[in-house]
Amino acid sequence: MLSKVVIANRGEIALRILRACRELGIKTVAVHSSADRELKHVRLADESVCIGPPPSANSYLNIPAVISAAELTDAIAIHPGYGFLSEHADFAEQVEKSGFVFIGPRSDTIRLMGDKVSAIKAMKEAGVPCVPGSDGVLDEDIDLHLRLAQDIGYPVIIKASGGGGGRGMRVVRSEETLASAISLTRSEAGAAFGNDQVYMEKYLENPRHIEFQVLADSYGNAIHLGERDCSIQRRHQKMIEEAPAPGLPSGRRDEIGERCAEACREISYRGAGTFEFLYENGEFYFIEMNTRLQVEHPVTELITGIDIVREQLRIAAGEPLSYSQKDIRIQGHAMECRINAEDPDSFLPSPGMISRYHAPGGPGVRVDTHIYSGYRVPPYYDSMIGKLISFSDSRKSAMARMRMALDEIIIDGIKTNIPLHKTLLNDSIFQKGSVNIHYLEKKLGMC
Ligand code: MV4
Repeated sequence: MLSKVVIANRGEIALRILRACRELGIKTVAVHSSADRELKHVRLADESVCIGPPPSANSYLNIPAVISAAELTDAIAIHPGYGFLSEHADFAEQVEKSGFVFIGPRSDTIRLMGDKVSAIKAMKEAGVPCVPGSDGVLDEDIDLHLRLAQDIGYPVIIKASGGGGGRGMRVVRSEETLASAISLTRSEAGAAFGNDQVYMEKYLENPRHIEFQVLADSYGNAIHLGERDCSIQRRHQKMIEEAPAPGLPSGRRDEIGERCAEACREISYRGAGTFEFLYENGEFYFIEMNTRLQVEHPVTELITGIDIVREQLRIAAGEPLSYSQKDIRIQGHAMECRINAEDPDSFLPSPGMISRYHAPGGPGVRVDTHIYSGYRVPPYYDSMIGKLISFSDSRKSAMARMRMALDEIIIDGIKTNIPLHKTLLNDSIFQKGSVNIHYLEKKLGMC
């Protein structure tokens, strides 16, 4: 096993990674900004290194500082968590060139998936179903684009190849607006990502967001752990995730999951990964692949019984996967509510001191959080302060447990989105499992 790991992240995920390391007997190094000395995982880590001032650009995103901390502490590997440097191909490359193990895929895999056009090309070739669209990047020939959009059928969507996660895209509903949409998306993408390549897809009006979790080792073994439905989101920020996806026939899961696992084998994928799909009228359409551990990984852990972070560490240590596909059984239902330090009405961040915190509990309740009574939520970072996760034998029961946990939890001193979660858990459309990616924003627009 790896003897010592640098945790290059903060908050709940840093604590989650620390716990997985502890269980495996791996020593931990917390790297943190000067605003984060009081983080729970910093206190618990075997060693800690302050890598810079509060702004992420000068600390959690400072590549030489993170690598220096690994050198200083004689660490073997670096776990990037999610966000920050987790999908930064140059960081992964520098980590490995400096003689450390990057806990994630090879840097060229991260680069391949970071470029959406090359990701789609690779996945299409590997047999993953994709959205009908341009075969690669759009050139400068508007007549060709008009014909292509005509063939695909309006509406279409223009996306930046360097974008992803909702950045750099534009819906086009008629041929009159196509040319300007392409040139606008192109120039915005050039400015934002330093890459002005764009592509075209059929725009799906009311899809669900369903993603498949995969694990792959360095020996050509790859498995899928089923899917998560992440349709409840606002401005591309997920709010509730669940697994399995309500109403998805298990035959479809096996079929799409196996396509994802096979794609991993084709590209020699390594580590944990997520295939993002849009799901509409019973069909799956691949849009992007995430090459990191995701916020919502716990719902998959609960329905499969697999510790995804432990598997990441094992894979990085050069061990084979602990499971083959026939060992994987999807059992029960899990749901996750992301708890944010924000005003539930305005969605403005609400940093400050948590004067009182009481955790919920009971059967099928998991809380992934770094907060404690007296913890001060700093204003510099993402507002997510924890995740409430429920599990039971049925979706109905998992929702009942989530409702109880939301009623039980006490977080005083700051505003949180817990009231909004309570409203959603009582929403009859959500209860029926028939929401799409636009549901939450439409509901918020009404009330
Ligand atoms: C789409 C789409 C409809 N049709 N692509 C937004 C985030 C990025 N990952 C891809 N996104 C979308 N791509 C086609 N061809 C609608 C979205 C989209 C979306 C996707 C997933 C979750 C939330 C979303 C919210 C708005 C739009």
